[in-house]
Amino acid sequence: MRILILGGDGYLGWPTAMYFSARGHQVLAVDNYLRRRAHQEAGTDSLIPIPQSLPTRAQAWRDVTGYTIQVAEGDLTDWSVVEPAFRDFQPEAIVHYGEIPSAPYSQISREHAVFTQYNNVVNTLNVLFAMRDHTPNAQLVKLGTMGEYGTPGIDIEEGYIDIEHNGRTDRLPFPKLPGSLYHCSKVHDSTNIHWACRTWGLRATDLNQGVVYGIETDETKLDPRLTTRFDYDEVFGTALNRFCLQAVIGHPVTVYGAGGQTRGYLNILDTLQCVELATINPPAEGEFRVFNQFTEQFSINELADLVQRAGMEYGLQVQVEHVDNPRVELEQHYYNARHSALLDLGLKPHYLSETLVESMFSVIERHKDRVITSAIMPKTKWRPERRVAEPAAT
Ligand code: NAD
Ligand code: USQ
Repeated sequence: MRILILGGDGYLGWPTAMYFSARGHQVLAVDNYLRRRAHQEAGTDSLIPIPQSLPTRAQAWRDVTGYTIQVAEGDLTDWSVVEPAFRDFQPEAIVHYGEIPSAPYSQISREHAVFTQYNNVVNTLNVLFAMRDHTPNAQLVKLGTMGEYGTPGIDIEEGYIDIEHNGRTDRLPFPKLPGSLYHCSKVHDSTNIHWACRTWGLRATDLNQGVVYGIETDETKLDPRLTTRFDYDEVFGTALNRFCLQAVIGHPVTVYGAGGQTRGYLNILDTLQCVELATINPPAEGEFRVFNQFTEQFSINELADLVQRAGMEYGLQVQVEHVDNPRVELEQHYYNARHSALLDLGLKPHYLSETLVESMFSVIERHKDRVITSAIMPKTKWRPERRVAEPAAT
């Protein structure tokens, strides 16, 4: 199959490009290094060093395995980049990771919020128009997020809910309560993709993915040059990845607020499996499928406890600290999200265990000299500090 990987230089995109290439697919990876530039601007970096560009990574892949990954460097908001990728490569599947993935990034300032929504929404609109004009029978596999649903007080369904209202029933998109302006951008994408399926007959799967953890895949382990990025800073690092790094360097584990925040989580190995399962089982013409892509639910306190226990086994003294929550989110809430569609397609989950956490410790330990500790504590706040009122003039 010809598979276009958008955001192919990223944490998930690069391992996905290698995964499909190793299975005999023809892969074109596109990226504009936005993620690398965001780190440069903030003075942060991936814990694990990665080769300097997509062509260098593709060359290393060819040297190690003999397989080819085609690459294109360019901005997906630019139609003159997107159109030729569809017109000339003629993808049968488009795996779309190419967006800003960070909730804190979108909350730094007005400029960051506008840029996040512009970048994410325009990239996806360009993809939809390119599909309509050049590959109308191809399928889109779009990375969305569980955070589109937020934390409602009812069970979360996979994309749609049967509603009875004033004596009539319909199956409608599940209500959305996104918790950041980044998560809002994913909701806007979902609306636009759904519209394009209904109106132009495109085929798409929205993978509402939970928080991903892990460092290694079968392909990244083949050679140090094939590694993927690993971030732990307050803007791009995600919960369990950050906690593992904090444990290794002796930094208290940063539980935000009460720590009852519950989310769906999955191993990076299962991201690859899920994306493959969606791709080899395409939707029908005009169908907009939604799969909830995670394997287990955990509260932040449960993750902190697990890291503490695994640390003890490994010989690390892990302290857990409840820091003021920089976000606006429920810290104790009901959470029960359905996630059976990918299991029905054959997903074999890699569940979280102390052993897995310990294997992450050992990879992190090899690179711990590169940690920028000033990037760990949260600085980005969802709500501006309240100004103290000036005393009234007498
Ligand atoms: P990432 O930042 O490492 O990967 C995204 C890639 O897209 C980056 O390499 C970036 O440079 C590229 N990109 C962004 N805008 C672009 C543009 N305009 N033109 C070209 N390239 C562009 O992030 P990730 O963690 O690999 O996430 C990939 C996708 O999965 C994102 O859409 C994210 O929202 C989603 N997701 C991630 C997680 C997670 O825990 N990592 C969980 C759920 C959903
Ligand atoms: N949290 C902590 N301590 C930390 C970091 C995070 O307690 O040091 C808490 C947050 O407050 C939040 C939860 O952990 O309640 C998850 O935060 P996160 O930073 O791990 O994940 P999030 O911001 O939700 O974003 C990540 C990815 C994003 C993806 C999303 C899936 O960056 O691309 O869309 O996970 S989901 O969470 O299902 O929306």
